[in-house]
Amino acid sequence: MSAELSPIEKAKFVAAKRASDMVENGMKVGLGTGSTAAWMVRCLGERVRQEGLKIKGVPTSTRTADLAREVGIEVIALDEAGWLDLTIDGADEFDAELNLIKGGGGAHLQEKIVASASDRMVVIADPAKEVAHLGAFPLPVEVIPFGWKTTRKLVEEMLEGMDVLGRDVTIRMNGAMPFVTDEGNHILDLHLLRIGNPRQLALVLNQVPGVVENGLFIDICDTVVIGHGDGRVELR
Ligand code: ABF
Repeated sequence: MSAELSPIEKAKFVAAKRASDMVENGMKVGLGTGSTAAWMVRCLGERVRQEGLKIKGVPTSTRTADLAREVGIEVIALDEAGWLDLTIDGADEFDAELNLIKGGGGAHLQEKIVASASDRMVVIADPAKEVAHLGAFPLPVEVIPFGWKTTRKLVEEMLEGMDVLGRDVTIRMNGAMPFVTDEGNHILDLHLLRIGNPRQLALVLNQVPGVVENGLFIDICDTVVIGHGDGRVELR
């Protein structure tokens, strides 16, 4: 499966493969979204087909649900699963405390709900995702469509009092229209450059009316599996 991959795809693949080997028979598994998570779903599908691994997968997006079914993983809804043994997902950034920025793919709302309903969350990443301080990657914030421009203004005002370096807030677009998430919402991208206190920011952002969920994952991730282009894998 890993033949002829570019170094970056190889890095994603080996991280995904290592994490998918943590899945055991009978587990209920949260299935993340993004290109790294897609490798993990394919690896799990291979184990289902080749080893007869029996798992139930809870996808975090329609994209992942489609892929999981395609590769032969039984898909169930989170409310049917109740609680999950393990969630494996990608990230846009992680720091030394294993705090994350997620949502570059627009799925962080479902991803946060699924990861929070799991005994363990394992993040799979390439080395470029590791940062000393979160914030170079724009922080996604899901907002309801009603009054989103007002919500943006409220978020901008709130940022005045926060320990961040940048304060630009943009609406994510899909062509000429605002991007629409699986939940029918929009996404504001916060260009903060450096987040001094991610824990505080995560709490305060969710107090703004119109905000559904932000992409900061604090104290949710248990392990990061970092894949390298030469095939090495590190665990944090
Ligand atoms: C999801 O996919 C997101 O939360 C994150 O934004 C993104 C990472 O994608 P990739 O693995 O393609 O870099 O996990």
